[in-house]
Amino acid sequence: MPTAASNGFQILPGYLNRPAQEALVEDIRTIMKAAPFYQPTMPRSGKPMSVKMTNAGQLGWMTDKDGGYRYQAVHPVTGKPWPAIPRSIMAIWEAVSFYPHSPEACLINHYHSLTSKMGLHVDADEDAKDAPVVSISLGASALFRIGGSSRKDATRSVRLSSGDVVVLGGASRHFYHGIDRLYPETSTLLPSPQRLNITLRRVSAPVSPAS
Ligand code: MD3
Ligand code: FE
Repeated sequence: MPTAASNGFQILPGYLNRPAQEALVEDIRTIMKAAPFYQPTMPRSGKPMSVKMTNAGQLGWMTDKDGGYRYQAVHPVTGKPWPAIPRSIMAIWEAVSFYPHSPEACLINHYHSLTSKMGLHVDADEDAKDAPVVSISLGASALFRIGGSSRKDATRSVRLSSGDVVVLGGASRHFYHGIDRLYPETSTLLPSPQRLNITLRRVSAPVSPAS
């Protein structure tokens, strides 16, 4: 039984069994039809990220050269609202987040090749500072790195595998983290070395006791 560390970082290895993982891949395929993966680019430099992204939910996280990091209600290419977060994904939030409000953003990162990675960063674009982030890994295993609240803090590395769920609550919510590499031939869920990561987030500070 995994227990919550004092910093609120909790990993649930193998939380989703194979049929549940397959069902999530189907849900993502449905999302992709309405909201195709697009190529995010860095603020100002316009340098493309090595992962592609899409979203579900009232708000989607995005980045491009001119607008920078932000949440917005519509897809940057189609201009249409993001599709709703599937019930299956909502149910995972309800089961693991211990947070009394719904997530508004469901960001889907697609690591499509062995060179896909994500540099150390802090997720800081959300107003709901007390809400956890829930992450779901599908497909190839990846080397995840998490440090502390300062970029200089020591980091530790954890291998995330298909079906693992991570809950980032408490202090860990504001820790530096990233993905250093993928491990090919570690899962048959997706064509190797592809990996999908779903993150669920509350963006706006809740006003009422529920929703
Ligand atoms: C620790 N995604 O989308 S998931 C991201 O695997 C992101 O695609 C990575 O970092 C991925 O922002 C890591 C695990 C994760 C997600 C959010 C966090 C770890 C986190 C927020 C705060 C601290
Ligand atoms: Fe992040």
